[in-house]
Amino acid sequence: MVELEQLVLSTLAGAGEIEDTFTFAEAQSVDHQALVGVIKSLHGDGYVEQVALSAQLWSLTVEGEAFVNEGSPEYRVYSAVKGGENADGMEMSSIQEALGDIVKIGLGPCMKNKWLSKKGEKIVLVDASKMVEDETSKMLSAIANNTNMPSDKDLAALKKRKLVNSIVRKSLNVKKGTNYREKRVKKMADLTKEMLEANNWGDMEFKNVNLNAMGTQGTGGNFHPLLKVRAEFRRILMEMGFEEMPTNKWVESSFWNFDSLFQPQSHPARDAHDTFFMKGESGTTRSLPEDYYEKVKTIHEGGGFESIGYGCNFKREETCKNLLRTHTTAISAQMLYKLAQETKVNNGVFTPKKFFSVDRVFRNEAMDATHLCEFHQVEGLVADRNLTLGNLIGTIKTFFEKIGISQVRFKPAYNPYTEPSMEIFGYHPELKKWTEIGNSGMFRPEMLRPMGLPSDVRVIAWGLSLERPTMIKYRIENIRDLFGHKADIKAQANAPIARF
Ligand code: FB9
Repeated sequence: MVELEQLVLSTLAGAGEIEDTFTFAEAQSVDHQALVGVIKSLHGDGYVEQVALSAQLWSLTVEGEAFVNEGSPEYRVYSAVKGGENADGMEMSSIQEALGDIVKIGLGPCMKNKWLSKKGEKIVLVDASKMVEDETSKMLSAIANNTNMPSDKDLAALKKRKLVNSIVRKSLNVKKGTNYREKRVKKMADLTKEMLEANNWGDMEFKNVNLNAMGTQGTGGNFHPLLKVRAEFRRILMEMGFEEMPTNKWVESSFWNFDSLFQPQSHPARDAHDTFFMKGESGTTRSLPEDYYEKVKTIHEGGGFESIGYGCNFKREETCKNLLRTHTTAISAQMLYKLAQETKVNNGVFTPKKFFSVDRVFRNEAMDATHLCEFHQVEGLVADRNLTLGNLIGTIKTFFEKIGISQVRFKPAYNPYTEPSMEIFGYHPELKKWTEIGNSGMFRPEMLRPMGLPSDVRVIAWGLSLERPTMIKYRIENIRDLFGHKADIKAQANAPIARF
């Protein structure tokens, strides 16, 4: 490329211009496209001025070449008749026998040129004394040799007979530019440390900096659909006056995950088949509030607050087992215990609270297209004096209304830590079907009273998952396309921010 660059600059130094880069490239045996590329680069730095040239060139088709080599069909038919034995013309069959299909192509132009005519069954010369030339073949030869080009009218006729093709050849006329020099000085892109140290930047040229150029469009990232739905649920719950619980602790003790909720130590859900237990101790276990522990132990073993308890042998080693929390209700329990403590500190003055959480929970259960061993639980609770099931139903209806489910039904259910409990069903307006959308209940006195909450304080709570509404919202069939190492987030990148 540098050689080509120098060839151009030297040529301009001598001849002063390159009239036509196409002919110049042919004369110098260089590639015309490469030459044009070098000239555009030189033009960019003002070394040359360039004017675009375009020339219409003609070339023969295969048939056109045959006309040159064998004569045009019309001239060959004319010659056959002129050379025939009988002065009074030639039978068509004889011409056909001599020239074959050529006759079909050539006889018409012979008639049109008034070289031949029909006389009865014969083809005869119109004027035996006339000297007829093969003008078509001559024109084609002139085009092939690029000499004595035919008129535009003749060229159009030859093109119509598909004997020639025309091409437009683009090239450049090149002259010296305002910044012309016989040697190209490469413009530097950046002023470097090395140039400053060598102090040789003074005699260098630098590329112009385009201060108006826009920066490259950052690709940025994409919000995960679960995060978009979590943000929407957060907005809705905070709009309803709920405050978020601190759930950034996935390892819990069985005490907070089960015992404080009055879930019996013999409950099947506490088996390793349903729960991920951890080896070794964790901070939670070491910091159990002993006085509260004793109250929990008592309510399990002998009951209290009008409950008969479980009559079990409550084991500390069981309560100290650590696990991956199976529900965020473990945190709800801690928040309610803290609320009870604050009430005591405030001389029995109770402050009603509305809490929510959205975070991961883990269950050692069979996986399928819509269930993994972990999911994000959404939980809301309201703690206030004399709350009723009606308050719970109304709160649930308000929440689901805001996420587009206005038809809600409730079905009695069982949870170890709530009584009454209800499964929640909703009618999805687009899917046009009823589907389970969550669970709910009123925390049992056996859970609330050992914490020390006032006897008239009730806590209503409900829960759902984040994955199910997200999969429905984004029309995702398999949970692995949403969550986990196989999820292709780009596939949902342009999906709208979740607005229910
Ligand atoms: O989320 C669930 N379904 C759902 C929720 C919202 C939704 O929104 C529509 C698009 C607009 C659609 C569907 N479910 C609960 C029901 C089912 O998906 C169920 O198969 C899966 N459940 C999870 C647990 O599965 C082992 C969803 C999860 C769930 C269930 C119960 C609770 C939390 C999550 C709870 C609770 C609770 C109860 C009482 C007190 C405190 C918390």
